Amino acid sequence: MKATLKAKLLVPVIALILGAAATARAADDMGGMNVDKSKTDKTEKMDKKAKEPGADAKAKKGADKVEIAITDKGFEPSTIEVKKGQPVELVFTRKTDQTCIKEVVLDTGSSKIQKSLPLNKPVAIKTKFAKAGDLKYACKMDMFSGTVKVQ
Ligand SMILES: [Cu+2]
Repeated sequence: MKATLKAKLLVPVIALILGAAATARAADDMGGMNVDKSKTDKTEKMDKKAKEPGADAKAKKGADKVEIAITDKGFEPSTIEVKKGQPVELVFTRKTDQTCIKEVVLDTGSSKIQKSLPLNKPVAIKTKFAKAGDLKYACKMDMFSGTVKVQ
C-alpha cells in the first residue's frame, strides 16, 4: 500500500522534472538565439555608427575633413564651420532616397562645384574657401541647403 502510493507519487514527480528539464532546455535554446540576435543587431549598429558623420572627422591631421549626411531631414549637419584659406575635405553621403537631394552644389565663393550623390556612397569634395563669410551647399534646385561658415 505504501509502496504503491510512493510509486503513484513518483510518476508525476518524474514527469514534472522531465517537463521542467525540457522547458529549461527550450528556454536555453531561445536564450541562445536571443544572444545571437542581439549580437547581430549590435554589430549592425556599430557598422552604422562607424558611417555616421563626424565619426572619423578628426581622424587625420592636416586637411580638415567634414562629413555631411543627406537624410530624410535634408543635410545633416545643416551648418558647418571651416577655416578661411585652409584645405578642407567635405564628404557628402546620401543615406536616403526620400528627398530631392541627388546632387550637391557647393559654393566655395570662387566657384560652384556640383557632384552627383549615389546612395550610400561617400562623395568627397576637396576645396578651399578663400574668404570669410557664409557660403552654402544645396541640392540642385536649391530646396535644401546648408551653411558653410568660413572663419
Ligand atoms: Cu531639391
